[in-house]
Amino acid sequence: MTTSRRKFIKISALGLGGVAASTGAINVLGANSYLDDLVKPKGTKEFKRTPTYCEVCFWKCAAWTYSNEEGEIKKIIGNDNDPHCYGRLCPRGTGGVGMYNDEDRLKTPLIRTTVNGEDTFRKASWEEALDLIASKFKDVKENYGPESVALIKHGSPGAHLEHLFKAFGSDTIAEPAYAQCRGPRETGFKSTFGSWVGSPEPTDIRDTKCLVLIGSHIGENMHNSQVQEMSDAIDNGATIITVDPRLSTAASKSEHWLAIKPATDIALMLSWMNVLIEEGLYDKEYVEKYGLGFNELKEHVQKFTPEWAYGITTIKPEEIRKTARVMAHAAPAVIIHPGRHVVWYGDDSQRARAMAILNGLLGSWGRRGGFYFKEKIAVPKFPHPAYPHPKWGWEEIGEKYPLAEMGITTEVLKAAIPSDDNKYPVKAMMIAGTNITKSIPDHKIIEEAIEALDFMVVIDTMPMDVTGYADVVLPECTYLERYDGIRSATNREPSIAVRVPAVAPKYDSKPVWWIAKQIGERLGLGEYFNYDDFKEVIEWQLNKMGSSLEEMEKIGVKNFPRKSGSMYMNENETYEFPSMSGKIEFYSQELKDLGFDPMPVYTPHPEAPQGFYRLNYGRAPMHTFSRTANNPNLNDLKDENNLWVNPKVARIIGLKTGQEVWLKNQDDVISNFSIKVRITERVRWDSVYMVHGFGHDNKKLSRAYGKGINDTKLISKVAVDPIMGGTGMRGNFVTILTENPHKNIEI
Ligand SMILES: Nc1nc2c(c(=O)[nH]1)N[C@H]1C(S)=C(S)[C@@H](COP(=O)(O)OP(=O)(O)OC[C@H]3O[C@@H](n4cnc5c(=O)[nH]c(N)nc54)[C@H](O)[C@@H]3O)O[C@H]1N2
Ligand SMILES: Nc1nc2c(c(=O)[nH]1)N[C@H]1C(S)=C(S)[C@@H](COP(=O)(O)OP(=O)(O)OC[C@H]3O[C@@H](n4cnc5c(=O)[nH]c(N)nc54)[C@H](O)[C@@H]3O)O[C@H]1N2
Ligand code: SF4
Ligand SMILES: [Mo]
Repeated sequence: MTTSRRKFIKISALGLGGVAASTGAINVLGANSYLDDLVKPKGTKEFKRTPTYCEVCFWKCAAWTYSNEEGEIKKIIGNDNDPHCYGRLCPRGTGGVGMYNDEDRLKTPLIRTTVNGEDTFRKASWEEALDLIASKFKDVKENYGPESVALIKHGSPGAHLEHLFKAFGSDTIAEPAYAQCRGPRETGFKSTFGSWVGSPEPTDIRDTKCLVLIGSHIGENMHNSQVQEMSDAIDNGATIITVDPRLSTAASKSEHWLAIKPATDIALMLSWMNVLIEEGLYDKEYVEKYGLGFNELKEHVQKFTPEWAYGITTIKPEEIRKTARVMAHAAPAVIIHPGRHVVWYGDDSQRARAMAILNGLLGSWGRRGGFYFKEKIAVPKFPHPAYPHPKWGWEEIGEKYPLAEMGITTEVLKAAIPSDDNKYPVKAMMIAGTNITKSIPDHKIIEEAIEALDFMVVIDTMPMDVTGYADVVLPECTYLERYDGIRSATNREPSIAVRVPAVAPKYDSKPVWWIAKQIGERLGLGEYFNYDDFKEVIEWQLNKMGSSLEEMEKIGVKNFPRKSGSMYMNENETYEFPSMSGKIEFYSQELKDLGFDPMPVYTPHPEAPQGFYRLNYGRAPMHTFSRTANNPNLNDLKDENNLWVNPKVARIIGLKTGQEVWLKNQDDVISNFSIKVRITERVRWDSVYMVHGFGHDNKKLSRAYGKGINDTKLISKVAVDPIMGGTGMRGNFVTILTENPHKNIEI
């Protein structure tokens, strides 16, 4: 094996013939001009208005892009008729222009090569890069089967590539939005109500009387319509209860902030159930009509009194009783929010189930101000031949986890690490729209997997860390420069939105629909890509739906009437839940039969060793993961993360606000860079907190390189959810180093 081949290429550190060095020049618009435009909107008549939906996060808000003939994008504003944004974009969506303008963007295809014994990239033509990819995929297919080529994807490029892979005969596909994000929540809710929560969550926040946020930090987590609805709900007198060890933005707007000891949420929820049942506050009629296993639950939670939970959670018994009563008083217009990034401690499906059970006891599912029945409109499938049947795929790779319903990224990566008992060898990998080295924990698995691969291709818009490991890098154009699939999402009413290029692709970048088609043709799969331009696919689909591209270019979003009936339960009818029993399963026979707890139980999780603090992380309103750190507009708003430290801890260590420190975790993993301390009461003394997505290691990211700390690197210990394979990431501990541990060492 050629070990040096996989050496991470620090793109900018090496002479790069074709790839122009960053000029450092401010783009044509100037870093802040998008803000100026917002402050004093100028006449927009001379600009072209093109519909799109945002790609800065997965909320996919529909928007209008204003551009001129010189290819300058002046601003992006929300579409008034869009249920995801109600006409207003979040700071990231507004700053999406920066993705287009970023002069550090990937500009041409790159191929790994060796110069004087050093790995580097050379500029390549699309022809050469695509031919190479196709020939490598064919090699793997001949030697191992198409299943051995894996796809790890995220965001809009995913659908086009999934089509390519399925046509090729591979279903070895995974994305971090499952095992690193909301997978356990979907399992927990499905095993209770029979269906996933899905995205966007059908939480009826605008009409709620009580919103309970358990870790979910709406306001920093900028899920657009939820933030707006929460703000309206507060104005309308709704009570917010936030359970968070940190005073989050949401907690600061809450009537009740329960500063829970981390990792003890299940204990709190069991005691809430205890109060609701013991005090007879649950929705008896609803539970009688729809519940299954209530008696078992009642018996199960009898011993979980608030006094019992106090010893575990540090939340006072009277606070627990009071908040349970507030919820019951608001019911059924109450939401125990299911959260979204829920891979915390490994018992996450069970924690999600506890949330689902509470919603069941309070009768909020299918009720106004609780969870509405969502609806979506199907987009007709553009015709293509049937896909071949792979011999194995993500399901077999993840077979250890009986309730996994999507590919588990870490398991797919492990399948690339050779071992005698590996029945599912992954030999080549395509990675698109995901910066796996920052989004998937347990760096050792990633390094070993990448090391062992025969071939790796990365498709991205930016020279992110992950590109440094590739054999071939392909530059995708940004969402503002391309067509993509029609957005059809579940909401109160169905709607669709389109993405139309506002300007031509900059540099030598291309849309992924084109890349997929090109690779497909080279693999002899041309009949699966029966169009010259993806525009034809959209036009065909829109026509089938009674619309047209011409109409959608004018309106951007089309709303359709509901067909499935009321958004809420009809109290005169008996609703059948999509669960196996047709009921809300307080007791899960399915989990029991699989050898898991049929009802959630509290298990203690490891605590910080002496001198260590729990590593807590979350979102900042102006950034999305690692993808926006280099965005000129958003970097302007926040260019590094800080370490939140409780004053008590600061006193013990002798820290000052603004001081630079380094972190070392329980496995002796040391942060590459330093982080500035922010002393604040808003974080508990047992944890430290930082925003995820900083500490980039690629110098080619001229603004983001070396700024702040990469939390993912310090997450070397993962607590895997035995039910569905989610990678619990909140059980890592760090100690604070005040001296530079890298002195004289180049990283
Ligand atoms: N430590 C830690 N890890 C986490 C999380 C955390 O909070 N902390 N959060 C987890 C969660 S909830 C999630 S959902 C995942 C998210 O994981 P990822 O989706 O991997 O998140 P990003 O780091 O933003 O990586 C997105 C990549 O796509 C690229 N990209 C952006 N737009 C385009 C495009 O249009 N086309 C192409 N081809 N590429 C594009 C970006 O440049 C970037 O490299 O991370 C998970 N991992
Ligand atoms: N601005 C912005 N918004 C985003 C994103 C983004 O990158 N940027 N990403 C989007 C995505 S894909 C996702 S999945 C969501 C994630 O958004 P959420 O689901 O809201 O995120 P989490 O990371 O689960 O929650 C973080 C909060 O949990 C708290 N917490 C930590 N440990 C515990 C604990 O043991 N118990 C309790 N009760 N709380 C705890 C933290 O203090 C923090 O306030 O955000 C979405 N929205
Ligand atoms: S919430 Fe913000 S970043 Fe996400 S899609 Fe909407 S505007 Fe874009
Ligand atoms: Mo996520």
